[in-house]
Amino acid sequence: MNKVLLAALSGQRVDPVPIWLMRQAGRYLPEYRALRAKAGSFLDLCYTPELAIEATMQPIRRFGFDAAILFSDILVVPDGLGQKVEFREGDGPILKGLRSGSSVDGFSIDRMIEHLQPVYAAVKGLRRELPKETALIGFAGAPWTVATYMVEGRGGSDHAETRRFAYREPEIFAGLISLLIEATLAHLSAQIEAGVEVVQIFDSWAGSLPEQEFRAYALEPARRIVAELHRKYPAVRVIAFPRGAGAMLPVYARECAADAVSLDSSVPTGWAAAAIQDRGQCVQGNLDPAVLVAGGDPLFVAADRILGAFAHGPHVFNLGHGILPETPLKHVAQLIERVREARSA
Ligand code: 1CP
Repeated sequence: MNKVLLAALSGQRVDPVPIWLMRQAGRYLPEYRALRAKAGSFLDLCYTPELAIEATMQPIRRFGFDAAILFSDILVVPDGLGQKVEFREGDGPILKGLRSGSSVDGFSIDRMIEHLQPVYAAVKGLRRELPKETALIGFAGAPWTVATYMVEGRGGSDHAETRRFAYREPEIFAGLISLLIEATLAHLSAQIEAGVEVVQIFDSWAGSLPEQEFRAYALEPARRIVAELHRKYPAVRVIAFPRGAGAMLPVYARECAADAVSLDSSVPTGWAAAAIQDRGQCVQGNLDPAVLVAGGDPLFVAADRILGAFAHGPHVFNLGHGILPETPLKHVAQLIERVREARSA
């Protein structure tokens, strides 16, 4: 296998450790800001294959990461299903939130796949353009995380409205989660058929769920999505990112059975090495995005600690969450150099 990311995700210890960064395309890059200004709206950027290809390629050209992640967004799924999404400057995404008693009957997965054809066209173009050693990652939001935006109508941090909805109208909410499992599978399958080799499932808001709801709305949907992808596409590798899962992480890793688990920065590395990596499952992460902004000794110390903790098994170096827009380019270059120069024992 000549792509180091695929080797690590297949359970091999790879030296030097493969590296890519969540949200590596985006606002910290001056060339992205210029492209974004030219595109007009954020969704125009996502739905114009040449522009999405260019945004995906920018961090690869500048830094030579081991993987490219398709430039798109988790909210193209509700947008395609028929719940229109708008991105307002400075405000983040705005949707017309689902109200109590709303039905999901009007949403159509066929219409979504039709609407998202430009996304799949971008994947095809990327496979032609990427260097042969660079893996291509596709992605989707996990059902729970996408549901929080569909219910609240915007970004937020505690998702109380979505949890209230789930407690008060469990049947309607379960219907929404089922629809999102199917929509996620259809969207990831279409990306795979267009040429992505790896998919990441972002459950960015898994941390707002109590145990039983975590099992029902985060773990069980992930388990179903991973099982079906493995059945249909045995060569494709799946990374799951249950951000904030805390003490539920080992159960999640074992039961959802993704090829790799992406760890947020709060996860103790020694604990994750023992609970997840020692069982042969790859771990990804988990540098604090803020230390990459700070730079200097704290950055090198933190990166070395992570490399040391995960040196004995399969590991993909990454951040614990997306790169921050204020991150200096120089620090990104220094981090990559540090990871590539590290020699594990
Ligand atoms: O104005 C702009 O340029 C928009 C900023 C932006 C960007 C660059 C948004 C809006 N989305 C993206 C791209 C994006 N989003 C990628 C591209 C590939 C890459 O990683 O380089 C990916 C993987 C995402 C995934 C995404 N979108 C997540 C999951 C990962 C995470 O960070 O937790 C989430 C929660 C979103 C929703 C979203 N889209 C955009 C914003 C500002 C948000 C967050 C809204 C909130 O605060 O809740």
